[in-house]
Amino acid sequence: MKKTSLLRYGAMASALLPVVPALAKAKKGNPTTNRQQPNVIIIYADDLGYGDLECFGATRVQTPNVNALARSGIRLTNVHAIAATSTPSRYGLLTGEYAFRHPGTDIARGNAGMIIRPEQFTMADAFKNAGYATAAIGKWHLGLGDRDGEQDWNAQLPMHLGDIGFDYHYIMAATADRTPCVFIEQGHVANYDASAPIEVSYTQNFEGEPTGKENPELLFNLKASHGHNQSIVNGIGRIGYMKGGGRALWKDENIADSIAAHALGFIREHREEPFFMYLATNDVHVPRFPHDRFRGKSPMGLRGDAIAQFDWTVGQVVSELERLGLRQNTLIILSSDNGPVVDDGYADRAVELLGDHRPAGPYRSGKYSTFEGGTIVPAIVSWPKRVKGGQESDALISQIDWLASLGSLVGARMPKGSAPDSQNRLGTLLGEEKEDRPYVLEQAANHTLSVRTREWKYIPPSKGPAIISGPGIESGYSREPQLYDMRRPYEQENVSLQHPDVVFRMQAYTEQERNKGASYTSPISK
Ligand code: NG6
Ligand code: CA
Repeated sequence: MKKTSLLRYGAMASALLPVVPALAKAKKGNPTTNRQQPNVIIIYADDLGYGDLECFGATRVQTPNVNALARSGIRLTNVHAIAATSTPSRYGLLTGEYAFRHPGTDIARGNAGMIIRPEQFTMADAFKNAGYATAAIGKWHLGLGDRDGEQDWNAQLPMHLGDIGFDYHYIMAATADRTPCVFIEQGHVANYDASAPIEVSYTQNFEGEPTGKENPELLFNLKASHGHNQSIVNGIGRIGYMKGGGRALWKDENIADSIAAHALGFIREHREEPFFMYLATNDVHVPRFPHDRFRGKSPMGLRGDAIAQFDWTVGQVVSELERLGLRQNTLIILSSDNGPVVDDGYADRAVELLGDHRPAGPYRSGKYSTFEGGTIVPAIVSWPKRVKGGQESDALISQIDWLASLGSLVGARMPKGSAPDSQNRLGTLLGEEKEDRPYVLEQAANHTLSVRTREWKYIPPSKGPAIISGPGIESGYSREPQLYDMRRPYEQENVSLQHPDVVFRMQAYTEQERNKGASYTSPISK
């Protein structure tokens, strides 16, 4: 790990010569100037839909802390995640490169090797180069270690987030429904229990270990509705097999507490210097198993209670910043990695208890889908020192632009070829401009690349079932080209035949992006 880090920063230093003196100065301290740089926190929810927050129209769940955050800043109503599932979405967010350019960015297994490689420039690098302390806390889902399936979970991982710009990490390798069910801190299993060595496999079970499939009687906390029938941890069936872990194994009901505690710890530790924190909550991904304190907070059962728990996490962060006198100059961006899903594989009664709650708000479908519900997400920007409260903006924005925008905010120098798809749209992000991105790209689970402008949504033809079995979600996949007039949010009437000119223009956008891919060499393919 050391070696990689040294090489990495060695290489980076030469690519970034003009910035090095400034960085050195910042490190040695010029606390006054330096401290004026805002702290930046991205609170990134998992599978939280456009309609899941009270301040975005939800009535069957209370989200007072998120509502207050929205009141203190801007509610952004036209923000798009890069993809309709987690790994490609997060890949794009953290590298500023569309996932479709980079093989191996589909939903990652818990034993995937690092998908973002040390040679790549990341959002964390941008902050680090500007003198920030950087951290990733919570859900990762972008691989760990240098090679797929070859991690030794009992030792220091040879490659981890320290190699891609994060000074500190406390993360779940993938998702709560995937093994290994342990937190990783600084490249090592947190709270490691030497008496219970960890083994992980995505191909076969370990002898004598129970599985959800063979031992359903052991699923005392949650049963599966589909999938999730491999190893059992904490009475919940998972995807993937694992053995061992002992006291390092998480208890699902404590995950939000652990994540919040580490986030607050990082804030406290870095109160004297600018910091960047990528705080990726486990909520509201499955298995939804919030702490007892949140049980019954919503009539929607575990999914609603997980939203309440997410809201609590937001409240914890905001009050800690206030307590430390850091709130005014901290930019908080809250959003989600993809659209919502109700039944994502556990019998948590989410469908049954949904009532008239519309997780994707007025938009059609949800997670995985080509329809808007797959990628349009709630978003809030709050920075009391610079951004006036009580605003709303419906400017079209993609999360792909956050890297270049935040990089420009903190004066990071972006090495040539880095973040190739990220545009500096800081003004729009901060509500100072209302300029739309000309178009945004949205990647569905089957890799369909839809194009969205303010007025239109184009979904190219693709193969696949009309309904994604399991979640029962409308995929939007069709062998016909689809064009929707987005002045009516619910994509209902395909008007592609009436507007061939628009279809042509939208196709040209994707074509242009794909061609750009052909001439651009991703650092990884060197
Ligand atoms: C699916 C899982 C789903 C969820 C998703 C990834 C099954 C049946 N479904 O394969 O539960 O884990 O992957 O979600 O296993 S994401 O938000 O992390 O992309
Ligand atoms: Ca997700």
